[in-house]
Amino acid sequence: MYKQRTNYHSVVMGMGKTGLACVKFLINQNKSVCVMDNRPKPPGLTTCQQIYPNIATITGRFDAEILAQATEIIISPGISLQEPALAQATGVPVISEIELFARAANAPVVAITGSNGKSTVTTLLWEMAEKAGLRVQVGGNLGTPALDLLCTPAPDLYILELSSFQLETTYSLNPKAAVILNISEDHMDRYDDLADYIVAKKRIYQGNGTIIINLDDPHVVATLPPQRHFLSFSLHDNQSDFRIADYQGEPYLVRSADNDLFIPLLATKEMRLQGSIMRANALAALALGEAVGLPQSAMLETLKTFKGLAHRCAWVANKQHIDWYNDSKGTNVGATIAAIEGLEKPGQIILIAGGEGKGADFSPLTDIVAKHCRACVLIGRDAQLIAEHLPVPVAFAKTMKDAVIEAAKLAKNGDAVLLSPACASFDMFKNYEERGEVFEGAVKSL
Ligand code: UMA
Ligand code: ADP
Repeated sequence: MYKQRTNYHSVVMGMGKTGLACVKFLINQNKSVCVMDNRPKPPGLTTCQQIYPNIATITGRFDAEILAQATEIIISPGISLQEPALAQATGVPVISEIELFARAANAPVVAITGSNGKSTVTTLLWEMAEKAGLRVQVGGNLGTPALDLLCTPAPDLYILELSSFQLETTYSLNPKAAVILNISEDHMDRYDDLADYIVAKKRIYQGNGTIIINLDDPHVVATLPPQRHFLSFSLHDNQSDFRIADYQGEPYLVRSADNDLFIPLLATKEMRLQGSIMRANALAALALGEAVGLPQSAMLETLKTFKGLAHRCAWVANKQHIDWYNDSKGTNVGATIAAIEGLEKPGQIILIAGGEGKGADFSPLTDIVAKHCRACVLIGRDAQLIAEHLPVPVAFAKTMKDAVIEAAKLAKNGDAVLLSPACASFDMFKNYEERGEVFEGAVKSL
């Protein structure tokens, strides 16, 4: 009887963007490749079969026998290392797409992780580097798989946004500069607890590059390995390298110097994006930029024009004296807390939240909602779970449109309505972008 081949050099798990990038890279390296996905119709299947009609593909399941016989397994970030099909593959190295990238990278790398702010800081640093005239390649969790960034001639710099999922199975990365922007609970459906999640995040410090430390976040401070070169940033701590200080009677972004002196860099009022979140992100980007030698002038010019990204605390409209904000990318409790505080409107916020809670503990919302929110409107699968922690009037809505109508009824003159779900969107929407777009559409048609 014909028996299907089961021994491949590289077995790629997952046929999304990552899987596809891995297949292309490995085939170019003349490796024998099998790609598998436990979804019956994974997103990358058609493209994969069009480009490589003869490639071994398995869908609807992971094949434990093939995995056990592989020389190496490349696992997509969406798949847990606890996947049962991996149990028999003991002894087979399981690596990430980022590991393949790290082994092949031909230019310095900046690596950015954190529970929140990754995409914003990655994009900000990208604009700074381009303003400085560098040839940069930017991607990772931001959207373009790292392997798709590899190019010859080598760029001046790679900038990677990395998730904890990608870091879990990355071993050879040696970033010239690396940062964990902040740490708060996220993806608790994939990790045992916060400590387990931090172990994954800390893997970004591999190698001997400069580490950027956020002195305002005790979880981050605790991750700093001994005897490593680091630069620090903080909104409050006078000892940090990049911070905020009063200069000529107004707040400035500054660079600390010897003897408690500092160099004023930019008045915060000159930044196009205001608020404490953006100041923290600007300080982080300035520190990263210094670590890789970006000229300060280009970085400061960029801060004057940087518009930020859609769906991150973006102002949508003012309707009958009520401001509406779209923070659909607020997909965990930490991001929602930052967004609520950032609006600086104690008692005058109507929060629209809810969705797929990813196993999160919503209790940290209690105090912040008590202080800042007039009422909340909840949507999605975990609405009831969140409601238990909200000490203000709560309304429930079945659709985003109804949530917007409900919020409009609850809001008073001068209030702000904030969509910041603290949850993933997949129970109701394709992704956070669609959720934000539906929200903005509903607001505009009010
Ligand atoms: N999945 C399966 N079976 C599989 C493979 C995946 O069920 O065999 C599911 C996973 O549960 C996941 C989804 O399918 O929900 C997609 O997973 P994937 O690993 O195939 O995703 P890719 O298309 O390769 O995209 C990944 C990142 N996705 C995830 O980490 C879930 C993208 O980050 C990233 O932009 C892309 O690689 C390029 O690097 C997205 C993301 O949501 C934006 N990231 C999380 C976040 O930011 O919170 C970590
Ligand atoms: P990520 O890529 O880590 O998800 P984004 O830049 O896309 O981060 O922003 C996601 C959410 O986090 C948004 O709701 C945004 O308002 C919030 N956010 C951005 N920067 C920070 C920060 N430094 N601290 C806390 N929250 C932040």
